[in-house]
Amino acid sequence: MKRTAVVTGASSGIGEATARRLAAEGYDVVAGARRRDRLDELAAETPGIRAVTLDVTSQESVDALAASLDRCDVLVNNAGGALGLEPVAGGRLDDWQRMYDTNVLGSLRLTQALLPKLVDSGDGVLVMLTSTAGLVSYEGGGGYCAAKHAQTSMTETLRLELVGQPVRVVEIAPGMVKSEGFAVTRFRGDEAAAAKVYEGVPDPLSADDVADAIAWCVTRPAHVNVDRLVIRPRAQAAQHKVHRVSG
Ligand code: 8X3
Repeated sequence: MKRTAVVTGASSGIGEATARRLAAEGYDVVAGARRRDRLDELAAETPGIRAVTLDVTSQESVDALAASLDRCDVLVNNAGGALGLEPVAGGRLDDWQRMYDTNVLGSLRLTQALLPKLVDSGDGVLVMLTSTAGLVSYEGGGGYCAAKHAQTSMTETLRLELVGQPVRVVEIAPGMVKSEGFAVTRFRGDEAAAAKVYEGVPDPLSADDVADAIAWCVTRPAHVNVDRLVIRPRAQAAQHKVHRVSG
Protein backbone atom coordinates (compact mmCIF):
# COMPACT_ATOMS: atom_id res chain seq x y z
CA MET A 1 0.00 0.00 0.00
CA LYS A 2 1.20 3.50 -0.84
CA ARG A 3 2.30 5.74 1.98
CA THR A 4 -0.04 8.61 2.83
CA ALA A 5 1.07 12.15 3.61
CA VAL A 6 -1.23 14.81 5.05
CA VAL A 7 -0.25 18.41 4.34
CA THR A 8 -2.11 21.28 5.99
CA GLY A 9 -2.31 24.77 4.53
CA ALA A 10 -1.87 23.14 1.15
CA SER A 11 -3.75 25.68 -0.97
CA SER A 12 -0.71 27.94 -1.49
CA GLY A 13 2.92 28.60 -0.72
CA ILE A 14 5.02 26.05 1.16
CA GLY A 15 2.04 23.76 1.75
CA GLU A 16 1.13 23.59 -1.92
CA ALA A 17 4.77 23.08 -2.96
CA THR A 18 5.14 20.32 -0.37
CA ALA A 19 1.99 18.56 -1.50
CA ARG A 20 3.25 18.58 -5.10
CA ARG A 21 6.70 17.43 -4.10
CA LEU A 22 5.52 14.56 -1.88
CA ALA A 23 3.16 13.42 -4.64
CA ALA A 24 6.17 13.39 -6.99
CA GLU A 25 8.01 11.29 -4.39
CA GLY A 26 5.22 8.70 -4.66
CA TYR A 27 3.04 9.51 -1.67
CA ASP A 28 -0.72 9.59 -1.67
CA VAL A 29 -1.08 13.18 -0.57
CA VAL A 30 -4.08 14.47 1.32
CA ALA A 31 -3.98 18.22 0.79
CA GLY A 32 -5.98 20.14 3.38
CA ALA A 33 -6.96 23.81 3.52
CA ARG A 34 -10.00 26.04 3.76
CA ARG A 35 -9.83 27.29 0.15
CA ARG A 36 -11.38 24.31 -1.57
CA ASP A 37 -11.40 25.84 -5.07
CA ARG A 38 -7.61 26.15 -5.05
CA LEU A 39 -7.20 22.65 -3.67
CA ASP A 40 -9.44 21.24 -6.36
CA GLU A 41 -7.25 22.86 -9.02
CA LEU A 42 -4.15 21.44 -7.38
CA ALA A 43 -5.65 17.96 -7.18
CA ALA A 44 -6.89 18.14 -10.78
CA GLU A 45 -3.44 18.92 -12.15
CA THR A 46 -1.40 16.66 -9.85
CA PRO A 47 -1.89 12.88 -9.82
CA GLY A 48 -1.65 11.54 -6.28
CA ILE A 49 -3.17 14.56 -4.55
CA ARG A 50 -6.60 14.43 -2.90
CA ALA A 51 -8.25 17.66 -1.79
CA VAL A 52 -9.86 17.87 1.64
CA THR A 53 -11.53 20.92 3.12
CA LEU A 54 -9.80 21.53 6.41
CA ASP A 55 -9.93 24.27 9.02
CA VAL A 56 -7.20 23.61 11.58
CA THR A 57 -8.97 25.86 14.08
CA SER A 58 -11.98 23.54 14.12
CA GLN A 59 -11.80 20.31 16.11
CA GLU A 60 -14.75 18.97 14.14
CA SER A 61 -12.98 19.59 10.85
CA VAL A 62 -9.76 17.95 12.06
CA ASP A 63 -11.64 14.93 13.46
CA ALA A 64 -13.50 14.49 10.16
CA LEU A 65 -10.20 14.43 8.28
CA ALA A 66 -8.72 11.87 10.67
CA ALA A 67 -11.81 9.66 10.37
CA SER A 68 -11.57 9.70 6.57
CA LEU A 69 -8.03 8.28 6.50
CA ASP A 70 -7.12 4.60 6.38
CA ARG A 71 -3.55 5.42 7.24
CA CYS A 72 -1.16 8.29 7.80
CA ASP A 73 2.59 7.96 7.39
CA VAL A 74 3.56 11.60 7.19
CA LEU A 75 1.94 14.68 8.71
CA VAL A 76 3.17 18.10 7.64
CA ASN A 77 1.82 20.73 10.04
CA ASN A 78 2.24 23.71 7.76
CA ALA A 79 -0.95 25.75 8.27
CA GLY A 80 -0.38 29.00 10.10
CA GLY A 81 1.20 32.33 9.40
CA ALA A 82 1.78 35.85 10.65
CA LEU A 83 -0.65 38.70 11.25
CA GLY A 84 0.60 42.21 11.82
CA LEU A 85 3.97 43.78 12.57
CA GLU A 86 2.91 46.06 15.40
CA PRO A 87 5.13 46.40 18.44
CA VAL A 88 3.98 44.46 21.51
CA ALA A 89 2.64 47.68 23.02
CA GLY A 90 0.23 48.09 20.11
CA GLY A 91 -0.37 44.46 19.20
CA ARG A 92 -3.92 43.40 18.49
CA LEU A 93 -5.28 40.73 20.78
CA ASP A 94 -7.33 39.18 18.01
CA ASP A 95 -4.20 38.82 15.84
CA TRP A 96 -2.30 37.16 18.68
CA GLN A 97 -5.20 34.82 19.36
CA ARG A 98 -5.54 33.90 15.72
CA MET A 99 -1.80 33.23 15.35
CA TYR A 100 -1.82 31.03 18.44
CA ASP A 101 -4.90 29.17 17.27
CA THR A 102 -3.57 28.41 13.79
CA ASN A 103 0.16 27.88 14.34
CA VAL A 104 0.10 26.25 17.78
CA LEU A 105 -3.34 24.82 18.49
CA GLY A 106 -3.89 23.91 14.84
CA SER A 107 -0.70 21.84 14.90
CA LEU A 108 -1.75 20.36 18.24
CA ARG A 109 -5.18 19.35 16.92
CA LEU A 110 -3.70 17.61 13.87
CA THR A 111 -0.97 15.97 15.92
CA GLN A 112 -3.39 14.58 18.49
CA ALA A 113 -5.81 13.37 15.83
CA LEU A 114 -3.23 11.66 13.62
CA LEU A 115 -0.60 10.45 16.06
CA PRO A 116 -2.19 6.99 16.50
CA LYS A 117 -2.06 6.49 12.73
CA LEU A 118 1.53 7.74 12.53
CA VAL A 119 2.48 5.18 15.19
CA ASP A 120 0.53 2.41 13.44
CA SER A 121 2.37 3.11 10.19
CA GLY A 122 5.54 1.72 11.77
CA ASP A 123 7.60 4.65 10.44
CA GLY A 124 5.66 7.85 10.93
CA VAL A 125 7.14 11.27 10.28
CA LEU A 126 5.69 14.39 11.85
CA VAL A 127 6.97 17.60 10.29
CA MET A 128 6.42 20.93 12.03
CA LEU A 129 6.83 24.04 9.93
CA THR A 130 8.05 26.57 12.44
CA SER A 131 10.25 29.50 11.46
CA THR A 132 13.46 31.22 12.43
CA ALA A 133 10.93 33.38 14.35
CA GLY A 134 10.63 30.36 16.63
CA LEU A 135 14.29 30.64 17.54
CA VAL A 136 14.86 34.40 17.88
CA SER A 137 12.69 37.45 18.51
CA TYR A 138 12.55 40.61 16.45
CA GLU A 139 10.87 43.98 16.71
CA GLY A 140 7.29 43.87 15.50
CA GLY A 141 7.34 40.08 15.54
CA GLY A 142 5.83 39.81 19.04
CA GLY A 143 2.77 37.68 18.42
CA TYR A 144 4.25 35.64 15.58
CA CYS A 145 7.53 35.00 17.41
CA ALA A 146 5.59 34.00 20.53
CA ALA A 147 3.44 31.55 18.56
CA LYS A 148 6.41 30.10 16.67
CA HIS A 149 8.46 29.77 19.88
CA ALA A 150 5.51 27.85 21.35
CA GLN A 151 5.35 25.60 18.31
CA THR A 152 9.10 24.96 18.51
CA SER A 153 8.77 24.07 22.17
CA MET A 154 5.85 21.74 21.45
CA THR A 155 7.95 20.02 18.79
CA GLU A 156 10.87 19.48 21.17
CA THR A 157 8.55 18.16 23.86
CA LEU A 158 6.85 15.78 21.47
CA ARG A 159 10.18 14.32 20.34
CA LEU A 160 11.10 13.61 23.96
CA GLU A 161 7.72 12.06 24.72
CA LEU A 162 7.72 9.83 21.63
CA VAL A 163 11.20 8.39 21.99
CA GLY A 164 11.00 4.62 21.56
CA GLN A 165 7.97 4.87 19.30
CA PRO A 166 8.20 4.58 15.51
CA VAL A 167 7.63 8.27 14.83
CA ARG A 168 10.20 10.86 13.83
CA VAL A 169 9.61 14.46 14.79
CA VAL A 170 11.20 16.95 12.40
CA GLU A 171 11.21 20.72 12.72
CA ILE A 172 11.73 22.84 9.62
CA ALA A 173 12.58 26.44 10.48
CA PRO A 174 12.72 28.64 7.39
CA GLY A 175 14.00 32.19 7.30
CA MET A 176 13.11 34.54 4.46
CA VAL A 177 10.84 32.75 2.01
CA LYS A 178 9.14 34.68 -0.77
CA SER A 179 5.99 32.66 -0.94
CA GLU A 180 2.59 33.58 -2.17
CA GLY A 181 0.53 35.09 0.58
CA PHE A 182 2.78 35.09 3.65
CA ALA A 183 3.78 38.75 3.70
CA VAL A 184 0.55 39.94 2.08
CA THR A 185 -1.44 38.28 4.87
CA ARG A 186 0.87 39.75 7.48
CA PHE A 187 0.28 43.23 6.06
CA ARG A 188 -3.50 42.69 5.77
CA GLY A 189 -3.52 42.72 1.99
CA ASP A 190 -1.12 45.63 1.46
CA GLU A 191 0.86 44.31 -1.52
CA ALA A 192 3.30 47.23 -1.55
CA ALA A 193 4.24 46.77 2.10
CA ALA A 194 4.61 43.04 1.50
CA ALA A 195 6.90 43.62 -1.50
CA LYS A 196 9.21 45.79 0.64
CA VAL A 197 10.08 42.78 2.82
CA TYR A 198 11.98 41.26 -0.12
CA GLU A 199 13.14 44.52 -1.73
CA GLY A 200 16.70 44.24 -3.03
CA VAL A 201 17.22 40.75 -1.62
CA PRO A 202 18.95 38.93 -4.49
CA ASP A 203 17.30 35.56 -4.01
CA PRO A 204 14.91 34.89 -1.15
CA LEU A 205 14.01 31.23 -0.69
CA SER A 206 11.07 29.92 -2.67
CA ALA A 207 8.33 27.61 -1.44
CA ASP A 208 9.93 24.89 -3.58
CA ASP A 209 13.25 25.30 -1.72
CA VAL A 210 11.49 24.55 1.55
CA ALA A 211 9.48 21.69 0.06
CA ASP A 212 12.77 20.21 -1.14
CA ALA A 213 14.14 20.32 2.42
CA ILE A 214 10.97 18.73 3.78
CA ALA A 215 11.10 15.95 1.20
CA TRP A 216 14.75 15.28 2.03
CA CYS A 217 14.00 14.94 5.75
CA VAL A 218 10.96 12.74 5.19
CA THR A 219 12.73 10.38 2.80
CA ARG A 220 15.74 9.62 5.04
CA PRO A 221 15.93 6.06 6.37
CA ALA A 222 13.62 5.37 9.31
CA HIS A 223 16.37 5.58 11.93
CA VAL A 224 17.51 9.07 10.80
CA ASN A 225 15.72 11.91 12.60
CA VAL A 226 16.55 15.39 11.40
CA ASP A 227 15.64 17.21 14.60
CA ARG A 228 15.68 20.73 13.21
CA LEU A 229 16.57 22.07 9.82
CA VAL A 230 17.16 25.84 9.69
CA ILE A 231 17.02 27.05 6.11
CA ARG A 232 17.65 30.60 4.91
CA PRO A 233 18.65 32.29 1.67
CA ARG A 234 22.38 32.96 1.25
CA ALA A 235 21.54 36.66 1.51
CA GLN A 236 20.25 36.25 5.08
CA ALA A 237 23.05 35.50 7.54
CA ALA A 238 20.82 36.11 10.58
CA GLN A 239 17.35 37.47 11.27
CA HIS A 240 18.51 41.09 11.08
CA LYS A 241 21.47 40.57 8.74
CA VAL A 242 20.05 40.65 5.24
CA HIS A 243 22.03 41.61 2.16
CA ARG A 244 20.08 43.96 -0.13
CA VAL A 245 21.19 45.54 -3.37
CA SER A 246 19.80 48.90 -4.44
CA GLY A 247 18.49 49.94 -7.80
C1 8X3 B 1 8.94 33.71 8.35
C2 8X3 B 1 10.26 34.26 8.70
O1 8X3 B 1 11.51 36.38 9.35
O2 8X3 B 1 9.24 36.68 8.59
O3 8X3 B 1 8.53 32.70 9.17
O4 8X3 B 1 9.67 35.74 10.75
S1 8X3 B 1 10.16 35.83 9.39
